[in-house]
Amino acid sequence: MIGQRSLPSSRRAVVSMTSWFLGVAILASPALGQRAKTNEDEAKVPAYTLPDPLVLSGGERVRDAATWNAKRRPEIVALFETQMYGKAPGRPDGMTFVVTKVVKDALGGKATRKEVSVLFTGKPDGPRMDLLVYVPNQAKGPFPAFVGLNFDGNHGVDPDPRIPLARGWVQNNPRAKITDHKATEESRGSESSRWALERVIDRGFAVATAYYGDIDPDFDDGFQNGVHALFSDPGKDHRSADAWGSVAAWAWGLRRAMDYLETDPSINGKRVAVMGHSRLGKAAIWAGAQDTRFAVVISNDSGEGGAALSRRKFGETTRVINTAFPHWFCGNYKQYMDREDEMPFDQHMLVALVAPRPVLICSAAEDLWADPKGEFLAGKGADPVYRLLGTEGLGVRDMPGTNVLVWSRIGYHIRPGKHDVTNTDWDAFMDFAERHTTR
Ligand code: GTR
Repeated sequence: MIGQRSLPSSRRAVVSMTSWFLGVAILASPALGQRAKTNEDEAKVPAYTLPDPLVLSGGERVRDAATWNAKRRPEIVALFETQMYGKAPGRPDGMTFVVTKVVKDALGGKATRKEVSVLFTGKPDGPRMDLLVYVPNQAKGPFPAFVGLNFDGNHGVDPDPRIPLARGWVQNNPRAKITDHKATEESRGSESSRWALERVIDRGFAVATAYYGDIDPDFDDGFQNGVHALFSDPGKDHRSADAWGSVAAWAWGLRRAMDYLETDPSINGKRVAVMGHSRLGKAAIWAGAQDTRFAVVISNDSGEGGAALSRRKFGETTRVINTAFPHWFCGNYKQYMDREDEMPFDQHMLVALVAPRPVLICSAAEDLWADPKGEFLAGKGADPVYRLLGTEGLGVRDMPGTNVLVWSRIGYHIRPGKHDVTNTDWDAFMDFAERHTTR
C-alpha cells in the first residue's frame, strides 16, 4: 500500500476497527482510577465540523503555496499563540553555550556524551538548561539527531553515575522514588526505558535531551519561577490572557536546544528531529510547528492539547486539562472549556503548521485518555495542506492496525499497550526519520 510499510509479522497485529475499539475499551478501563470520568465511547463522540485550514479568516480560499506561506500559516500561528499556548519571547540576546564535560566512553564505549549548559542570560549562576548530547563513536559525523525533553532529570535517562543529578524541583513519583521534589542517587536511570539510547546510537543517530524542569518546573505557582520569571516585566502585576504557559515554555526550551545543536559540528543541523512524549509531546509539536529548523516533528501520545482533536471530546477534554493543569496553556484557552466548537482552530491545524516537513504522530492502543483516533484524525485533517504544498500528505484513508508504520509525509503509528515511550516507538521514530531525512 502506498505510504505504508508493514513491519515483520512478529511485530504486526492487524485487527479490524471494531475489534480494535472493543479491545482497547476493555483493556483501558481499570487504569483510569483518579482521573476525571470522560467519554471513551466512540458512539458518544458528538458530530463536529473542523475549521478549514485552507480558508483565510476573511473567508477567502487558499489556493496556492504562496498564500498559505504568506497569509494563512501566520494566521494559524497567531491563533495558537494568542488562544492556546501563549506568546513566547525569542532567543535571549545574551544566551551562551558552555560545554562543561565530554565523556568519550558513554554507553559502554558506544557514544561520546557531552554536557552542555545553555546559559539563558550568559551568566553561569543565572537560569540555565543542561543538555546531554550523545554522539555515536562508531562513525564520523555529523550525525542526524533526535532532541527531546525528559521528565525526571538528565540523570533519569541513563543510569551512568557520572551524570549530574537534576538541580532543582522534580516531580514526586514512585517510578523515580522521589518523595520530596529532590533528585536522589536512587532515581538514576528511572526513565531509561523511555530513552532507547544504545538502540538509537547503534543506528547512527545522535540524541540530545534536557530536563523540562530546568525550563519551567511543572506546577502552578503563578509563573514565579523558570523562564517565565526571567522574562516577566517586574513593573507588571498581572499576566495578559495570551501570556505564555508552561507548554509554550518547554517548546521554547526545545528551540534553544536547537540553537545549540546548530553550532555543534558533530550534529547535522539540517537533520534534527524534535520528539516528545505526552505533555512533552505537546511541547515538541508546538516547537516543531513554529520553528522550521526542525526537519522532522514527532509526537508520542501527546493527546489533548497536542495532536488529538479537541472537538471529539474523547478521553481528556479542554475542561479537564485546564482544570488539572491551569499553568499549561494561556488564559484565553480557558474560554473554550465545553465550547470546543467555538474554537477558531483545532489540532489538525497545529499538525498543518509543520507542512511540508515530515510529521509523525504516534499513539498507544490502550491510551484512550490521549484519544488515538483523534490523533490520527488530526493528521488526516492536515492532509489538504500537505497536498497543497506538493507532498503526498497522509498515505492512508483509514487508521491502520497496530505496529504498521504509515510512513508518508504525515506519518502515523499505533502500537499495542499503554501510555509510554518504548523501543517499538523509537523504532518507528527512527524508521520514519531515516526515510525522510536521507533522501
Ligand atoms: C496527564 C495529562 C495528559 C498528559 C499526561 C503526561 O495527566 O492529562 O494530558 O500530558 O499527563 O504528560 O504524562
